[in-house]
Amino acid sequence: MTGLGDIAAVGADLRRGGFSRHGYDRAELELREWFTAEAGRRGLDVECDGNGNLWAWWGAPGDGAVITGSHLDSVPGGGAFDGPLGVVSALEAVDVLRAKGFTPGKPFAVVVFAEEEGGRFGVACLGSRLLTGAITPEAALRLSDSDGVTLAEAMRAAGLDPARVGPDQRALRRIGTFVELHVEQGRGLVDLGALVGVARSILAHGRWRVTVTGEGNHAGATLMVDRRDPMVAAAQVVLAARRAGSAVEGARATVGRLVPNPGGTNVIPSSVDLWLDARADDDARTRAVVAEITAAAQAAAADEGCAVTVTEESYGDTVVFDAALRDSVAGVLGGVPALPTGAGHDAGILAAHVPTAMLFVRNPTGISHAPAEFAEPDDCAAGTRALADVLEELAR
Ligand code: HGY
Ligand code: MN
Ligand code: MN
Ligand code: MN
Repeated sequence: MTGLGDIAAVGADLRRGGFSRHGYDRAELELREWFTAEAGRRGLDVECDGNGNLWAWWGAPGDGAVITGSHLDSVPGGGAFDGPLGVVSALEAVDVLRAKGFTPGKPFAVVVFAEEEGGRFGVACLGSRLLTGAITPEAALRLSDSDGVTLAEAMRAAGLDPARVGPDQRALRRIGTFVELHVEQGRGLVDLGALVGVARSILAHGRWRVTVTGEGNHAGATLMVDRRDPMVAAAQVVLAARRAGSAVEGARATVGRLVPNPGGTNVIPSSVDLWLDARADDDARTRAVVAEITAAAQAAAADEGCAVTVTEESYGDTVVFDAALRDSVAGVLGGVPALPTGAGHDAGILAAHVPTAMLFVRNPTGISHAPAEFAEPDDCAAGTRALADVLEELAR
């Protein structure tokens, strides 16, 4: 069996805690090699598609396959489970099925999607978005990381050809059903006293870049009345996010990243970039939250003599998972609960094209996207057995 322990040293972030593993960085490339070796050890044939997603085929590749897997990248300073648990349990489910003497009656593969968190290039689910055409290759290849390295450059450095990036009908045809196992990001299962559940829906969500531009100047020599300080307006944007997110039932609004330019203690910044993550039950509510924050940003910028722009960097409407598949998965597992989730997933991107389902494994604190993210080993093992049962049913 292949535990999460095997990869526990890869991308460990000693400064932030947890793990920092981002698309095509050293840690993520090492995890791709680890995955390729683990798949190879099981006799699976690994191929990388044009968008950097890895597919490990159990038997011959073909259309209408049963696909399972997740991602190996993380948010900055993320937990050990978000992503890797779905990959490790997929490999382990292959072991469980093999040990039972099962051979899939349909094409079958384990997938690793590229840059799911958008931790490096800013757009979440980049591999599945590219595959399905939810982002154009032109827009994606222009994305750059905090050092100015573009996706195209990063792919080239990883030995991939950026000219192959884009919608992939062949890969899409091959996905008959996708099942992603994931650590729960919330306390739904704990509160219900259940080990495993299935996903019902994903909130509408997106990311917006807010750029406030003022006047860079000296922190000591500039009188308070003479300032056009974009940080002051940015602070109002953060407060507006809290206000607007709280005012709409079920909504969430977060500023998790703020970058002052140039970023010196004794420097009034000339500009500040901040990123808003907004989510709600539906498109209208999400848009309303963003509109309110945008209006607050404009008012705060005007008060401070600054300019502001708000740019949508990615967006996805509410996902409701295929009800027939969800019910049959829950049925195979003896009737497990169906839960909504506030987190985005590649399964949510694929759901617009093929039937997809998600299994959640209980998370005792509900914490995720943080070093404290956790699932008990026994619960992970129960998740793997559940995944194996579901795959057996789907691929027989
Ligand atoms: O941000 C998210 O919801 C996801 O985990 N990518
Ligand atoms: Mn995540
Ligand atoms: Mn994830
Ligand atoms: Mn000086």
